[in-house]
Amino acid sequence: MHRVLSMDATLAPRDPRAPGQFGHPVAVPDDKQEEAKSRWKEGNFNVYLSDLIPVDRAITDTRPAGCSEQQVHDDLPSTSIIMCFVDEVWSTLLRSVHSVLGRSPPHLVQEIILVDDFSTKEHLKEQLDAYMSRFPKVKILRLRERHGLIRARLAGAQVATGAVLTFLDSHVECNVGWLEPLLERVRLRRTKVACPVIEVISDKDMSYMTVDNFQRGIFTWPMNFGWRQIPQEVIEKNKIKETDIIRCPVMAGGLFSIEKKYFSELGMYDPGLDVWGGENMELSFKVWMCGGEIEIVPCSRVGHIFRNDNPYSFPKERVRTVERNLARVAEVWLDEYKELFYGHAYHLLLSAVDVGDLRPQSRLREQLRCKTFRWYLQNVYPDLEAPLVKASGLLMNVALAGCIAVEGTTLAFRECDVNNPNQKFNYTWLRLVQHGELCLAPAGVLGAVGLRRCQGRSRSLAWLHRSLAAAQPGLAEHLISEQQQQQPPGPACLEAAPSRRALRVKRCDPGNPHQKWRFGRYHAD
Ligand code: UD2
Ligand code: MN
Repeated sequence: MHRVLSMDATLAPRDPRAPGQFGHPVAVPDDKQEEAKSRWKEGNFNVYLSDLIPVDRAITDTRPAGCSEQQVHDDLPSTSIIMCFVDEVWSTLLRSVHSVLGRSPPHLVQEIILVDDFSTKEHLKEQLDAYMSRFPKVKILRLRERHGLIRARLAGAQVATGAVLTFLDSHVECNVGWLEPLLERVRLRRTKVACPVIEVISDKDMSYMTVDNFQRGIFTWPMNFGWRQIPQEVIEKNKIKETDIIRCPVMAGGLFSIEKKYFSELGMYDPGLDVWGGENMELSFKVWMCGGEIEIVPCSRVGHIFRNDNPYSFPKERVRTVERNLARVAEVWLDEYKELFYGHAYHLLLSAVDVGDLRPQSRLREQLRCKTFRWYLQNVYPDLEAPLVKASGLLMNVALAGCIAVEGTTLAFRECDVNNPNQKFNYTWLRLVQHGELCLAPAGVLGAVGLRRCQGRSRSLAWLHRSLAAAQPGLAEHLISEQQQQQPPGPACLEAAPSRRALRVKRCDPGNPHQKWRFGRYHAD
């Protein structure tokens, strides 16, 4: 083994006074404000400043203490670096490549594959070929049509010859000693997927900024990626050190090393995912559920320009593309938990978004004998709140303190009895009031209510309650039918008739306690 190499080469002696040197912030001179402003759109960051900064600038070594003394194996696998880009800014693309060449042990870099995802900008054609021709390791793969990030990465992986694939965005700066710790993890176990800490290159002043330690990649419903700090008491209790590996429920997506053969065994990315977004969820679930691990390696650090908006156009609208991808991931990987996804993105359920053919992915999941999403939640991401239903138990009327009961296939209103299974209902994420296969629903005539076979995508079976009903003043405790009402017009609510104790839907009335209902237990708001 040897101590991790801290190389930081430049082609020429560094000019310490160059703008942005050492990762310092740069200010736009007064007389250049207009120009800087007009060029922002080229990349949705300060392109003017980026062009002033040397392509091989130094940045501060932000690794936690102890990283530079760590030992790594002498026989680390070599890696292909795959960087996809579409219409990337010249100076940031070059800085990305230079940071790899200058701060990676050459024998570990098999090649750098730049995948041009059908860019339209002139500088990314012959000018780029000419510039890169001096670096024998840099290969440029030109796609003949727009593949989108996901399929562009697959195209890069296809031609890669290294034992490991390392994916990077095209506006990054790899920091000192970034590569060996990643490869060390993969060498330790081939099913480890290693991610660097992603630091921040400011979109405004191009300074290189470190980030808080102990961050995990997580998601919240409906599958929004985010960072979450490990709580201080957990750090103390487990004596977690700054240099310790952090296991992550999900990866950010852009920067990671994965063994090539393992990636291919996993079916790489689902090729049915379009353009951009959600592929990080797909790969993360797949890795964890099919025997691997996602890790953040604190001693590996890479800066990335985070931007407010994508600087390139989407073949289809961005939001729709991402949502469709996420729905596809939910359908393949989430099992019964996909109701939580749709419950938090209800419009997707209603629009019945076309996710394409899922069979190849389901088959893959079977072949790999992957574990269930329930297993993933219990073992990888136990702190995610994921109750399978929003509420459950008795469904009690506030005014009469009586409960709804299922008797055969009909409904009755009875004395509440917690031991009677026929009085148990679930209020589901799909907004159904459900007892087994049967769902509470307006029966269509004269405000009657009955039971129908549940069907998650049917709005006529759905009821709004609590947080969902809160938009309508005074109706939070009501059960508002989502069925389109003919008679009477306006929202209709479930009501237990005071006299005959019958159930019906009537025009919603905030003050009427016969329209207020309470489930035995609420699991989510
Ligand atoms: C994050 C990830 C990114 C990717 C993305 C989608 C990080 C730092 N970034 O958003 O890698 O996982 O989430 O889920 O984790 N590109 C193409 N073709 C396209 C679109 C993009 O080649 O059609 C390139 C683009 O030039 C860039 C990379 O793909 O180099 C990622 O795109 P981004 O930088 O717009 O994504 P980002 O960082 O907002
Ligand atoms: Mn990016």
